[in-house]
Amino acid sequence: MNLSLEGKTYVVMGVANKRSIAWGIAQSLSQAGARLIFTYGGERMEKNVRTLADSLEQEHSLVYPCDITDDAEIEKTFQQIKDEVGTIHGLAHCIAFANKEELDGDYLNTTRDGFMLAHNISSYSLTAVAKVIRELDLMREGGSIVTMTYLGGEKVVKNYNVMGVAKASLDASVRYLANDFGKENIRVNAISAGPMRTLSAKGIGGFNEVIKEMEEKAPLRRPVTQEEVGDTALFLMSDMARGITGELIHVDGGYNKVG
Ligand code: KAL
Repeated sequence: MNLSLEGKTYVVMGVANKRSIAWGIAQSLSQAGARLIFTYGGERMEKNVRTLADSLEQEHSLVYPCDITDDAEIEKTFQQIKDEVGTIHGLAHCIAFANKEELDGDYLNTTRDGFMLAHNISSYSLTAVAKVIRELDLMREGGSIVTMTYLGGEKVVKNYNVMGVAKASLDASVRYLANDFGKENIRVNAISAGPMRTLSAKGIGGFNEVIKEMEEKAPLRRPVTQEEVGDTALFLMSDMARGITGELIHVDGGYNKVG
């Protein structure tokens, strides 16, 4: 058993730019010999994703649009992936969204539409994709599904608000999906990363203070890097993690353990 992903194919959803966690994961998987397929959520992202995908050492990069709020589009995208590669061995789901104005102040101010939007994109999308993977029998050699969560789904974190509630739903989905998929030797896990300067975090109030807290309070006394999160995803994708499913692994320098 080792960390090699030679001869295996993975779908990475949610690269927006070079700072994306999804891109950190892609680099770690690629270095381990994996073949990668990318999906992106909006036309604005396409150019970035293509440029990044082309920079990897693989014959030709496979990049597809996939609006994860649209079941028909998910099905179409994954059918194209099946036609192209036949079987995949893993999925990295790095997708989340909430209305900016609801990521500030009281959670109580969340609207019904904002609540549903955050849950639709940030939580249900994992289940929707998992469903299509099962329907198309895309992981017929077994596999590993990894999603990204955050501490705000377990504890109250200032400003995270409706995203925290959506992450709690995502974390629970990981456990139920792990149970559904276990008999097919498909594992489902979440990585809870510490705060990182991604596009998602940009322009959100109080982010600098969150980083400062990490430097002061986390056992490792520093924020975590894209490479550290990427390498944890690589471990979860590899056979080394063959006994782990339904789990939430914190890659946060130990921050969640400190009161
Ligand atoms: C406590 C933290 C501080 C920040 C609070 C909330 C962060 C919420 C994350 C959520 C995914 C951000 C958005 O949806 C932002 C969105 O309204 C506007 N941004 C965009 O549309 C950009 C262009 C696109 C690329 O972003 C998305 N998401 O599509 C949490 C910090 C410390 C940790 C973070 C940032 C966690 C996380 O979930 O990302």
